[in-house]
Amino acid sequence: MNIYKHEDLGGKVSLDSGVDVPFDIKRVFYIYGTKPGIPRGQHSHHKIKQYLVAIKGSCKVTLDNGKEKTVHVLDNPYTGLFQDALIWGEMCDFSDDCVLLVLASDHYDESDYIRDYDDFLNIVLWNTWTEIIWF
Ligand code: T46
Repeated sequence: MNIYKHEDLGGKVSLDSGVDVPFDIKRVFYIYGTKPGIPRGQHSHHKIKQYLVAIKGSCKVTLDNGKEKTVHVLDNPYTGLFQDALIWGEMCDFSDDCVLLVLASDHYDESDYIRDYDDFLNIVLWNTWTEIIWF
């Protein structure tokens, strides 16, 4: 499941680490003031999981597992989108006022990033083959 609908507690939403968000939160960052037509993300992570909420405005997020892509519009503060490790993510179509909150399962570590799409596909393919061999 990627999309989580949280209860709006009369103008506020509460997210508990490991309960409402499916991992322990170690880092929080947010994206705002994005430039029109310039996408963000365009990478995957080896291990880090992320949880995205458009707490203001809206944006579009494409998640790609190497086999299929799903497109999600985030346009309210009570919907969260889970991006697992080894899922390629791209964020685009930010409204001028968009603030995209990102909760992450670990501290910032550039070595956890897969920024080349072909490398990403090779890793996914390799993992699929090793799973087939082991099971
Ligand atoms: C993602 C999208 C939604 C840090 O120093 N600490 C951090 O926690 C982050 C996220 C970035 N940085 C530095 C690393 C780069 O020098 O900020 C610079 C821009 O990072 P990046 O090119 O990864 O920015 P985005 O907006 O394309 O992607 C970020 C996250 O990296 C990514 O995981 O999903 O936001």
